[in-house]
Amino acid sequence: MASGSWEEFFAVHLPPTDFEDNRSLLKEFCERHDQYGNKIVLVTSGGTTVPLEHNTVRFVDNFSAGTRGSASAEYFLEHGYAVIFMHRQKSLEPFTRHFTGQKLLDMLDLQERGPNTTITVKPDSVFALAPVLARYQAAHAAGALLHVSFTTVSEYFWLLRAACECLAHTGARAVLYLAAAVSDFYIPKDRVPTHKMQSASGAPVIQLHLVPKMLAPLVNLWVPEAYVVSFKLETDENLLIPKARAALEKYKHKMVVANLLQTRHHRVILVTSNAVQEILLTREEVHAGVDIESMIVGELVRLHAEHMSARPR
Ligand code: PAZ
Repeated sequence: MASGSWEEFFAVHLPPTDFEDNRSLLKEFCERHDQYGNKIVLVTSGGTTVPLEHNTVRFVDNFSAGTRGSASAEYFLEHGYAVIFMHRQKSLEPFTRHFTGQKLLDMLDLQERGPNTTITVKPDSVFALAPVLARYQAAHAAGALLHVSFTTVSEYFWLLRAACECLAHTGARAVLYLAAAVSDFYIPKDRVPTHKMQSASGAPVIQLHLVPKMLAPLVNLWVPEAYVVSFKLETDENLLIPKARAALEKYKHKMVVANLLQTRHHRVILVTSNAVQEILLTREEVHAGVDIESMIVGELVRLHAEHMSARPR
């Protein structure tokens, strides 16, 4: 089934309830950094959901944990970018991603002394916590990191367009780094039941529709001067480069980062209109905890500098 237009999508799907608050935050953030001529990157991260009911008990999900986006956000901050981190609620976030599960509590010591109870960081944990905490505090002191979150695919699109509207003024200094795993399919609003589906009604037949391709208006209308990077995930190696090339050809943006589900944390391929560059971590680098995102972002920052110098403002 053909997808409807992006205009139709926004006409039919209402903005999320916290939309105006997020739009104000985005506007204030972009205006403040624009004033100083800062580079701003929008990093999208994590997977979107497709609710099966308006009062949602069940939904179709997308696998992404937010590893790529949250790590990349940290490296963009290191390179002096202001970062809008647009992420799936409860997925990994910059800095806290290093201490998931029990890790943070395991680093602490409790001395219970009534009103004088203290909590300290265990001496052997200081060296792991201190550098992350220092970078976290520096980013916040500089007002360089803004978090906005989504859950459903519709919330994602509303936030994406709002962020683009704010970034349009940033021109060539803006980077869009679209690492979120966004559903290609959804159920139009008028086909979603209000209440929890009942098994007594028999096995449900659910027809998913194609979501409109937002990359087209994003590149051509919303942020025409920005350096736009999309991501392409496949599970079949044979499709990876042809599909990345086809996306570049179709949308005419700057780069596709192609990766396979099975190897995405140690291998990516950066595809641009005139180059195909593989980034592959060695076994030693993987063991040493090197993030492949440090290399992706490093290369992108270099290409973004070229892009900006070709469009002085
Ligand atoms: O979030 P994560 O680190 O588990 O996965 C990252 C990724 C595979 C979602 C990202 O690199 C990516 O390819 N995003 C686009 C997915 C897509 O083609 O829809």
